[in-house]
Amino acid sequence: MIAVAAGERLDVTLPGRLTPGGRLHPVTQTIYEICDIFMSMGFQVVEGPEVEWDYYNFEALNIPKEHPARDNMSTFWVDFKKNDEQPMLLRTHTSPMQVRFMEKVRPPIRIVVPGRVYRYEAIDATHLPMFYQIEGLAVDRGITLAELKGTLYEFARRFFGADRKVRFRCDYFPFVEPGAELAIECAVCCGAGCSLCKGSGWIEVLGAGMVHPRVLERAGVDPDVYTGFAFGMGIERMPMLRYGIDDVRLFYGSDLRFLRQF
Ligand code: YSA
Repeated sequence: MIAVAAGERLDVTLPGRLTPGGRLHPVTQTIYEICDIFMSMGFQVVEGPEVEWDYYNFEALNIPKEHPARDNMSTFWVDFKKNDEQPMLLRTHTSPMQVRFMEKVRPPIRIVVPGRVYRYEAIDATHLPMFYQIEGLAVDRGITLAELKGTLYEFARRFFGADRKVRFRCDYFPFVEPGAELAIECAVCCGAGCSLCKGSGWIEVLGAGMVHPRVLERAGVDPDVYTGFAFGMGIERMPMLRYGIDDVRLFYGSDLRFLRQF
Protein backbone atom coordinates (compact mmCIF):
# COMPACT_ATOMS: atom_id res chain seq x y z
CA MET A 1 0.00 0.00 0.00
CA ILE A 2 1.29 3.48 -0.87
CA ALA A 3 0.89 6.15 1.80
CA VAL A 4 -0.12 9.55 0.35
CA ALA A 5 -0.01 12.61 2.62
CA ALA A 6 -2.98 15.01 2.59
CA GLY A 7 -2.70 17.44 -0.37
CA GLU A 8 -0.01 15.40 -2.08
CA ARG A 9 -0.62 14.16 -5.64
CA LEU A 10 0.16 10.60 -6.62
CA ASP A 11 1.47 10.12 -10.15
CA VAL A 12 1.19 6.51 -11.18
CA THR A 13 2.34 5.93 -14.72
CA LEU A 14 1.11 2.68 -16.17
CA PRO A 15 3.24 1.13 -18.86
CA GLY A 16 1.68 1.72 -22.30
CA ARG A 17 0.34 -1.10 -24.42
CA LEU A 18 2.83 -2.15 -27.06
CA THR A 19 1.69 -1.55 -30.62
CA PRO A 20 2.62 -4.58 -32.70
CA GLY A 21 5.32 -3.55 -35.18
CA GLY A 22 4.48 -3.96 -38.84
CA ARG A 23 6.96 -4.98 -41.49
CA LEU A 24 7.22 -5.24 -45.24
CA HIS A 25 5.79 -8.32 -46.93
CA PRO A 26 8.57 -10.72 -48.08
CA VAL A 27 7.62 -10.14 -51.72
CA THR A 28 7.95 -6.35 -51.25
CA GLN A 29 11.30 -6.86 -49.50
CA THR A 30 12.42 -8.97 -52.48
CA ILE A 31 11.33 -6.33 -55.01
CA TYR A 32 13.31 -3.66 -53.12
CA GLU A 33 16.38 -5.89 -52.94
CA ILE A 34 16.26 -6.85 -56.63
CA CYS A 35 15.78 -3.19 -57.66
CA ASP A 36 18.76 -2.18 -55.47
CA ILE A 37 20.98 -4.75 -57.21
CA PHE A 38 19.99 -3.54 -60.68
CA MET A 39 20.24 0.14 -59.68
CA SER A 40 23.82 -0.51 -58.59
CA MET A 41 24.42 -1.78 -62.16
CA GLY A 42 23.06 1.46 -63.68
CA PHE A 43 19.37 0.57 -64.18
CA GLN A 44 16.54 2.98 -63.40
CA VAL A 45 13.25 1.79 -61.82
CA VAL A 46 9.99 2.63 -63.64
CA GLU A 47 6.42 1.37 -63.35
CA GLY A 48 3.59 0.79 -65.82
CA PRO A 49 -0.17 0.16 -65.93
CA GLU A 50 -1.67 -3.17 -64.83
CA VAL A 51 -4.70 -2.71 -67.09
CA GLU A 52 -3.18 -2.78 -70.56
CA TRP A 53 -4.12 -2.67 -74.24
CA ASP A 54 -3.88 -5.82 -76.34
CA TYR A 55 -1.53 -3.76 -78.56
CA TYR A 56 1.20 -3.35 -75.90
CA ASN A 57 0.72 -6.75 -74.23
CA PHE A 58 0.79 -8.74 -77.51
CA GLU A 59 0.77 -6.98 -80.90
CA ALA A 60 3.72 -4.64 -80.34
CA LEU A 61 5.68 -7.60 -78.92
CA ASN A 62 5.39 -9.49 -82.19
CA ILE A 63 2.47 -11.65 -80.95
CA PRO A 64 -0.34 -11.01 -83.46
CA LYS A 65 -3.88 -12.33 -83.02
CA GLU A 66 -4.08 -16.11 -83.50
CA HIS A 67 -0.36 -16.50 -82.61
CA PRO A 68 0.04 -19.70 -80.53
CA ALA A 69 2.23 -17.82 -77.98
CA ARG A 70 -0.99 -16.19 -76.73
CA ASP A 71 -2.08 -19.59 -75.39
CA ASN A 72 0.86 -19.63 -72.93
CA MET A 73 -0.49 -16.50 -71.29
CA SER A 74 -4.17 -17.24 -70.58
CA THR A 75 -5.62 -13.79 -70.29
CA PHE A 76 -8.15 -11.99 -68.10
CA TRP A 77 -9.94 -9.72 -70.59
CA VAL A 78 -11.62 -6.51 -69.47
CA ASP A 79 -15.29 -6.34 -70.35
CA PHE A 80 -14.97 -3.34 -72.69
CA LYS A 81 -15.69 -3.38 -76.42
CA LYS A 82 -14.30 -1.19 -79.19
CA ASN A 83 -15.12 -1.84 -82.88
CA ASP A 84 -16.61 -5.19 -81.81
CA GLU A 85 -13.30 -6.25 -80.24
CA GLN A 86 -12.16 -6.62 -76.63
CA PRO A 87 -8.83 -4.74 -76.71
CA MET A 88 -8.25 -4.29 -72.96
CA LEU A 89 -6.81 -6.84 -70.52
CA LEU A 90 -4.96 -7.34 -67.24
CA ARG A 91 -1.34 -7.46 -68.36
CA THR A 92 -0.03 -11.02 -68.50
CA HIS A 93 3.62 -9.91 -68.15
CA THR A 94 5.64 -6.74 -67.55
CA SER A 95 7.05 -6.79 -71.11
CA PRO A 96 4.53 -4.21 -72.48
CA MET A 97 6.61 -1.59 -70.66
CA GLN A 98 9.50 -2.30 -73.05
CA VAL A 99 7.54 -0.72 -75.90
CA ARG A 100 5.88 1.99 -73.80
CA PHE A 101 9.26 3.18 -72.50
CA MET A 102 11.07 3.03 -75.87
CA GLU A 103 8.26 5.08 -77.45
CA LYS A 104 8.97 7.88 -74.97
CA VAL A 105 12.71 7.73 -74.25
CA ARG A 106 15.55 7.45 -76.79
CA PRO A 107 18.47 5.07 -76.08
CA PRO A 108 20.66 4.58 -74.14
CA ILE A 109 18.05 2.85 -71.96
CA ARG A 110 18.56 0.74 -68.85
CA ILE A 111 15.37 0.11 -66.86
CA VAL A 112 13.79 -2.41 -64.53
CA VAL A 113 10.00 -2.54 -64.17
CA PRO A 114 8.53 -4.32 -61.13
CA GLY A 115 4.79 -4.96 -60.88
CA ARG A 116 1.82 -7.31 -60.70
CA VAL A 117 0.76 -9.47 -63.61
CA TYR A 118 -2.27 -11.71 -64.09
CA ARG A 119 -2.89 -15.05 -65.77
CA TYR A 120 -5.99 -17.24 -65.89
CA GLU A 121 -4.02 -20.29 -64.71
CA ALA A 122 -4.49 -23.31 -62.47
CA ILE A 123 -2.97 -22.72 -59.03
CA ASP A 124 -0.23 -25.04 -57.80
CA ALA A 125 2.99 -24.91 -55.74
CA THR A 126 4.76 -22.69 -58.32
CA HIS A 127 1.86 -20.98 -60.17
CA LEU A 128 -0.57 -18.25 -59.13
CA PRO A 129 -3.18 -16.28 -61.12
CA MET A 130 -1.69 -13.02 -59.76
CA PHE A 131 2.05 -12.77 -59.24
CA TYR A 132 4.88 -10.26 -59.54
CA GLN A 133 7.43 -9.89 -62.30
CA ILE A 134 10.34 -7.57 -62.83
CA GLU A 135 11.19 -6.64 -66.39
CA GLY A 136 14.66 -5.56 -67.44
CA LEU A 137 15.51 -3.68 -70.64
CA ALA A 138 18.84 -2.34 -71.90
CA VAL A 139 19.08 -0.69 -75.33
CA ASP A 140 22.22 0.97 -76.65
CA ARG A 141 24.75 0.79 -79.47
CA GLY A 142 26.64 -2.52 -79.51
CA ILE A 143 24.77 -4.46 -76.79
CA THR A 144 25.26 -8.22 -77.23
CA LEU A 145 24.12 -11.50 -75.68
CA ALA A 146 27.33 -11.43 -73.62
CA GLU A 147 26.02 -8.35 -71.73
CA LEU A 148 22.71 -10.13 -71.07
CA LYS A 149 24.43 -13.24 -69.73
CA GLY A 150 26.92 -11.22 -67.68
CA THR A 151 24.17 -9.07 -66.14
CA LEU A 152 22.03 -12.08 -65.19
CA TYR A 153 24.95 -14.05 -63.75
CA GLU A 154 26.05 -11.05 -61.69
CA PHE A 155 22.48 -10.64 -60.42
CA ALA A 156 22.25 -14.36 -59.49
CA ARG A 157 25.63 -14.22 -57.74
CA ARG A 158 24.55 -11.22 -55.65
CA PHE A 159 21.08 -12.57 -54.80
CA PHE A 160 21.86 -16.26 -54.22
CA GLY A 161 25.61 -16.26 -53.52
CA ALA A 162 28.55 -17.47 -55.61
CA ASP A 163 28.03 -21.19 -54.87
CA ARG A 164 24.51 -21.49 -56.26
CA LYS A 165 24.28 -23.30 -59.61
CA VAL A 166 22.69 -21.38 -62.49
CA ARG A 167 21.51 -22.73 -65.86
CA PHE A 168 21.28 -20.45 -68.92
CA ARG A 169 19.85 -22.06 -72.05
CA CYS A 170 17.83 -21.38 -75.22
CA ASP A 171 14.11 -20.66 -75.08
CA TYR A 172 11.56 -19.14 -77.42
CA PHE A 173 9.66 -15.86 -77.06
CA PRO A 174 8.31 -14.07 -80.17
CA PHE A 175 9.69 -10.71 -79.00
CA VAL A 176 13.36 -11.76 -78.77
CA GLU A 177 15.90 -13.29 -81.14
CA PRO A 178 17.69 -15.30 -79.82
CA GLY A 179 15.71 -16.18 -76.68
CA ALA A 180 16.91 -17.71 -73.41
CA GLU A 181 15.79 -18.79 -69.94
CA LEU A 182 17.56 -18.76 -66.61
CA ALA A 183 16.97 -21.50 -64.04
CA ILE A 184 18.37 -21.83 -60.51
CA GLU A 185 19.19 -25.08 -58.76
CA CYS A 186 16.19 -26.17 -56.66
CA ALA A 187 16.69 -25.16 -53.02
CA VAL A 188 14.41 -27.87 -51.64
CA CYS A 189 16.27 -30.91 -53.12
CA CYS A 190 19.64 -29.22 -53.95
CA GLY A 191 19.35 -30.44 -57.54
CA ALA A 192 18.50 -34.08 -56.74
CA GLY A 193 14.91 -33.75 -58.04
CA CYS A 194 11.71 -33.36 -56.00
CA SER A 195 8.02 -32.63 -56.46
CA LEU A 196 8.57 -28.84 -56.45
CA CYS A 197 11.03 -28.89 -59.38
CA LYS A 198 9.15 -31.80 -60.98
CA GLY A 199 12.18 -34.03 -60.72
CA SER A 200 14.45 -31.79 -62.83
CA GLY A 201 16.55 -30.26 -60.04
CA TRP A 202 15.99 -26.76 -61.56
CA ILE A 203 13.40 -24.02 -61.25
CA GLU A 204 12.99 -21.55 -64.11
CA VAL A 205 13.03 -17.96 -62.86
CA LEU A 206 13.05 -15.84 -65.99
CA GLY A 207 12.74 -15.57 -69.74
CA ALA A 208 15.13 -13.32 -71.66
CA GLY A 209 16.79 -12.56 -74.97
CA MET A 210 17.94 -9.96 -77.46
CA VAL A 211 15.08 -7.58 -78.29
CA HIS A 212 13.63 -8.53 -81.69
CA PRO A 213 14.39 -5.94 -84.42
CA ARG A 214 10.65 -5.71 -85.20
CA VAL A 215 9.92 -4.72 -81.57
CA LEU A 216 12.59 -2.01 -81.69
CA GLU A 217 11.23 -0.73 -85.01
CA ARG A 218 7.62 -0.65 -83.74
CA ALA A 219 8.75 1.46 -80.78
CA GLY A 220 10.60 3.89 -83.07
CA VAL A 221 14.17 2.68 -82.38
CA ASP A 222 16.38 2.01 -85.41
CA PRO A 223 17.50 -1.67 -85.24
CA ASP A 224 20.40 -0.95 -87.61
CA VAL A 225 21.89 1.39 -85.02
CA TYR A 226 20.75 -0.01 -81.68
CA THR A 227 20.50 -3.47 -80.12
CA GLY A 228 19.18 -4.45 -76.73
CA PHE A 229 18.51 -7.23 -74.26
CA ALA A 230 15.47 -7.83 -72.08
CA PHE A 231 14.36 -10.24 -69.37
CA GLY A 232 11.24 -10.93 -67.30
CA MET A 233 11.73 -12.49 -63.86
CA GLY A 234 9.12 -14.09 -61.57
CA ILE A 235 9.59 -12.45 -58.16
CA GLU A 236 7.95 -14.99 -55.81
CA ARG A 237 10.29 -17.75 -57.01
CA MET A 238 13.32 -15.78 -55.83
CA PRO A 239 12.68 -16.01 -52.04
CA MET A 240 11.38 -19.57 -52.58
CA LEU A 241 14.77 -20.48 -54.05
CA ARG A 242 16.72 -18.56 -51.46
CA TYR A 243 14.99 -19.99 -48.38
CA GLY A 244 13.77 -23.36 -49.68
CA ILE A 245 10.04 -22.46 -49.53
CA ASP A 246 8.16 -25.31 -51.18
CA ASP A 247 4.82 -23.61 -51.97
CA VAL A 248 4.25 -20.17 -53.52
CA ARG A 249 0.74 -19.99 -51.99
CA LEU A 250 2.29 -19.41 -48.56
CA PHE A 251 3.11 -15.80 -49.57
CA TYR A 252 -0.56 -14.87 -49.95
CA GLY A 253 -2.16 -17.02 -47.23
CA SER A 254 -1.94 -14.18 -44.65
CA ASP A 255 -0.56 -16.61 -42.08
CA LEU A 256 1.49 -14.47 -39.68
CA ARG A 257 3.48 -17.50 -38.49
CA PHE A 258 4.92 -17.66 -42.01
CA LEU A 259 5.17 -13.91 -42.71
CA ARG A 260 6.86 -13.03 -39.39
CA GLN A 261 9.90 -15.06 -40.37
CA PHE A 262 11.03 -12.43 -42.89
C1 YSA B 1 11.10 -13.03 -72.10
C2 YSA B 1 11.93 -12.35 -72.98
C3 YSA B 1 12.13 -10.98 -72.83
O1 YSA B 1 12.90 -10.31 -73.69
C4 YSA B 1 11.54 -10.28 -71.76
C5 YSA B 1 10.72 -10.96 -70.88
C6 YSA B 1 10.49 -12.32 -71.06
C7 YSA B 1 9.60 -13.04 -70.11
C8 YSA B 1 8.16 -13.16 -70.63
N1 YSA B 1 7.51 -11.87 -70.68
C9 YSA B 1 7.38 -14.05 -69.66
O2 YSA B 1 6.48 -13.59 -69.00
N2 YSA B 1 7.84 -15.31 -69.61
S1 YSA B 1 7.22 -16.43 -68.64
O3 YSA B 1 5.84 -16.67 -68.97
O4 YSA B 1 8.08 -17.60 -68.73
O5 YSA B 1 7.28 -15.85 -67.17
C10 YSA B 1 8.49 -15.37 -66.62
C11 YSA B 1 8.67 -15.87 -65.20
O6 YSA B 1 7.52 -15.53 -64.44
C12 YSA B 1 8.77 -17.38 -65.09
O7 YSA B 1 10.10 -17.80 -65.33
C13 YSA B 1 8.36 -17.60 -63.67
O8 YSA B 1 9.43 -17.32 -62.78
C14 YSA B 1 7.30 -16.56 -63.46
N3 YSA B 1 5.93 -17.10 -63.62
C15 YSA B 1 5.31 -17.40 -64.79
N4 YSA B 1 4.05 -17.82 -64.56
C16 YSA B 1 3.88 -17.78 -63.21
C17 YSA B 1 5.08 -17.32 -62.62
N5 YSA B 1 5.20 -17.17 -61.28
C18 YSA B 1 4.12 -17.47 -60.51
N6 YSA B 1 2.92 -17.89 -61.01
C19 YSA B 1 2.76 -18.06 -62.35
N7 YSA B 1 1.57 -18.44 -62.85
